[in-house]
Amino acid sequence: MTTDFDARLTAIKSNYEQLIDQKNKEAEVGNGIFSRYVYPVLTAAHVPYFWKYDLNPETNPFLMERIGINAAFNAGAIKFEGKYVLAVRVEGADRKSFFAIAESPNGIDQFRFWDYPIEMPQGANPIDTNIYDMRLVQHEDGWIYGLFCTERRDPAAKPGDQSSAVAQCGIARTHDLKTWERLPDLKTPSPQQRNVVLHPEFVDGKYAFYTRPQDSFIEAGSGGGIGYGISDSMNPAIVAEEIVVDKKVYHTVYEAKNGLGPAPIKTEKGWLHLAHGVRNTAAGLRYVLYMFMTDLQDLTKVTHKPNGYFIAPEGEERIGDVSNVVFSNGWIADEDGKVFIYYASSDTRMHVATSTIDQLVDYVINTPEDGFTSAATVKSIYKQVQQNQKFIR
Ligand code: M1P
Repeated sequence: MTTDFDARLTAIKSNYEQLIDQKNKEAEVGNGIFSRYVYPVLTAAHVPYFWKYDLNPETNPFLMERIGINAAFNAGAIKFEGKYVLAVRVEGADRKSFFAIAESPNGIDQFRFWDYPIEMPQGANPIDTNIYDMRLVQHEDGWIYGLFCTERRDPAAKPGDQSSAVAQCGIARTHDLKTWERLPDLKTPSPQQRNVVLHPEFVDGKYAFYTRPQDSFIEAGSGGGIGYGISDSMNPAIVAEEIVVDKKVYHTVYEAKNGLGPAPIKTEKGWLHLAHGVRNTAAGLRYVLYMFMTDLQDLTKVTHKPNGYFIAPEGEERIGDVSNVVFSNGWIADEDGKVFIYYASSDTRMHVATSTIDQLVDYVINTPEDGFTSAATVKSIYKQVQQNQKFIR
């Protein structure tokens, strides 16, 4: 006889497999720069049912969820053993984030989590309360590094203040994405760090980092901007000086704060960068993605920067736990020039957008720069319409 337990378990398993097997499809008519896809690539529902349910009818006769999962977002990305692999920020119902690997054969659908999440070792520092937003980098020294935010309660928090935290850059390395060696946290002159990224190549034999100096947990304050600094080693990694490469700018999409996304991609024309920019609105903070290019020799020199955003939240992307947010810390460039851009929406789910190196380089080099005034925007539209006269009628 089929019991309620059996029937529920069959339904849970079949819904899960259907979700994982769901084919994705390109959304119609993109903007020529990248293509969006109809379905998110990962959501909380993609997390294996056997993480959530005790499947033993004797200890869980009602087949209740014992461990709730709230969201799957802000994933690092890497091509690993021929698979498209994401190091996903999974957030439990208990508000704690951790990392779990999900892989896909094609980069756009069928992402399946490995059986266990990553057991990240603690470092010598105070234990992590929360860890999130891993950037995965295959460095030319042979290691795969994971740089992430480690958050701990601010020791200076006043009694009753249960929110203030100190964010720093945690570092771990691996060869197989399963066993991780924890290294000391990155040391920088900044009191808080988030959005730290390792450059994939040595620079004059040293390790290069992109940082995000900031004064407090939420506000970039007098700091901010995407910083750059070098360290003699990874163990320990110490950046003595941060040079701001891409700063916050008045009345732009990165006026309140910004931060680098994934590690840059090397092209013949320069290093392609994807970053997030934040501005304040009456509805709260709005996070968008933008791009820029730096010089192949001088990593601190921005050579091209299109105006405004590259990807902004659209449709269902606009709504979630932290609405009006897109955030990216992972992309994969294939040998054939195709680029898979993994971005999260509203701190809730993961999406993919695809493009090519050629398209992204064209976008970065040929999109008008920000003129910083309404008049400059109108001027660039005028110029384009005038040049288009012979094509429009
Ligand atoms: O909630 C939006 C994002 O906020 C933070 O980004 P930043 O440090 O630039 O403000 C991060 O906590 C990120 O995880 C989150 O998506």
